[in-house]
Amino acid sequence: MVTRKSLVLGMAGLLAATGLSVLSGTAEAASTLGAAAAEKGRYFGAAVAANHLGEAAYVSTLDTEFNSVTPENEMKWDAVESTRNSFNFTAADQIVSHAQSKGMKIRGHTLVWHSQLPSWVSGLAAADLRTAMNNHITQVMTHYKGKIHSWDVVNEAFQDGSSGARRSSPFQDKLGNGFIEEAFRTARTADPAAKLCYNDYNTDGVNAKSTAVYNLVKDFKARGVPIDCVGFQSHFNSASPVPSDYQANLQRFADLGVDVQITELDIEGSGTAQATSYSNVVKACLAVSRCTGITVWGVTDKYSWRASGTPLLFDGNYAKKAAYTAVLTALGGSSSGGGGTAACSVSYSKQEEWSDRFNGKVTVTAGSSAISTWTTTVTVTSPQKISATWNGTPTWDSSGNVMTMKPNGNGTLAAGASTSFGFTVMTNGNTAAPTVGSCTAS
Ligand code: G2I
Repeated sequence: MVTRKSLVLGMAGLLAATGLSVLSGTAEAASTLGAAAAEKGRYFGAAVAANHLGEAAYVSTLDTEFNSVTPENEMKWDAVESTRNSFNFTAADQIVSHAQSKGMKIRGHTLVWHSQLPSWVSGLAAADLRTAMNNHITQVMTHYKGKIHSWDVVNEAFQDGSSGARRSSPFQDKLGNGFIEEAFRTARTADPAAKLCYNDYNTDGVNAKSTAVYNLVKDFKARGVPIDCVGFQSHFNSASPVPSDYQANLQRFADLGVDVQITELDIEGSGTAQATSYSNVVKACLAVSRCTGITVWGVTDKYSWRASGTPLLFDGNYAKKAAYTAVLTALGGSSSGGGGTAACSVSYSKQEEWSDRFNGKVTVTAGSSAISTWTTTVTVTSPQKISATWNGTPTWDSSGNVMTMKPNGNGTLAAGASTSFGFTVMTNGNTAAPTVGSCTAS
């Protein structure tokens, strides 16, 4: 069944893809971060860790709310090339294929960075280091060619504080200032369609460090060195709050002729104060036409690199925080069901298990309004096969791995009420948990 909402969202996505914006007043308010951002011609992403992709609540929150992902660690040098010229893309590929299966954009993070750098790299002499750097960029970008919308080509190359100087690193110390230019030129050749970004932190307001980056970008634009975007990590807390000149700083970079992206947003705190800061960041991005998207640095507080600071939009139980509502509202969306948007959520649990198969159960719960029907998906990993189902009406995609489940007969659920369906997975040697997609209701 095609609901009015899905038509509206589909249109917003199409218009966003063509760079047009949606006329206000024609659509009901979007009810997720990704959909609301898409209506503003932006993406809304999250940093994702491959080792959480087996957790149903993590995946369903990701799939429901976000339309872009950044691998949090899986594309870093130590993850993909821990031994020289021996590349391992397994974990990063998991994130990329999940994102692609959901139509999400993917940010590549990161190619040249002093941190999470294997010791074999830092031990090389200059000429060899140059070869290794260019080879790393070329191999990684070629593996993902055509799949990444923006790459953080060089990350955190400037010092904190008032010097505006370059940070000491194997690249800086052995190759000199020219390493950044060389990395960007190599990157352009490897995947000409990807946007090439410089990414850093403590560059969110106008200060000595951001001005040093500004001068680098200005010089690159003047000399025709390829650069398309600047990433502002935006890790904030009470010691480093959202600067009052945040928007002005984004705008001065945009005025150089590059896109700007908020790449690693998180704000420690809670309640109204945290919500207000998040809202201010979103408003600043929307006010800068070349601010093309926002990525928060994680899905849930419990897996944040700063978990004790509870800096994200969903708490440890995946409940939406005040900060979530503030972001959705700032994006022009509404979770109040404006226009009668019905909502439901899903959770997965494993049931009986045998040597060759296991049973799974998905519980569908209506949100704060009654719903008249629901649909969700269950994806198993080949060579697994679903051999039986109960309490639902399944349809299948061509691979046979993705089951779309709808109610048997009457799908009505009162506000907050639940129903469940079950299925048997033949493991064929793979005991991975299935992925349950988001729930849609009407
Ligand atoms: O530090 C926050 C971010 C600053 N900007 C660049 C980002 O790439 C960086 O992300 C963080 C990840 O969120 C952490 O998850 O980068 C850290 C490393 O610099 C990541 O932490 C590392 C731990 O240090 C390792 O011990 C651990 O094995 O995560 C690894 C994977 O869980």
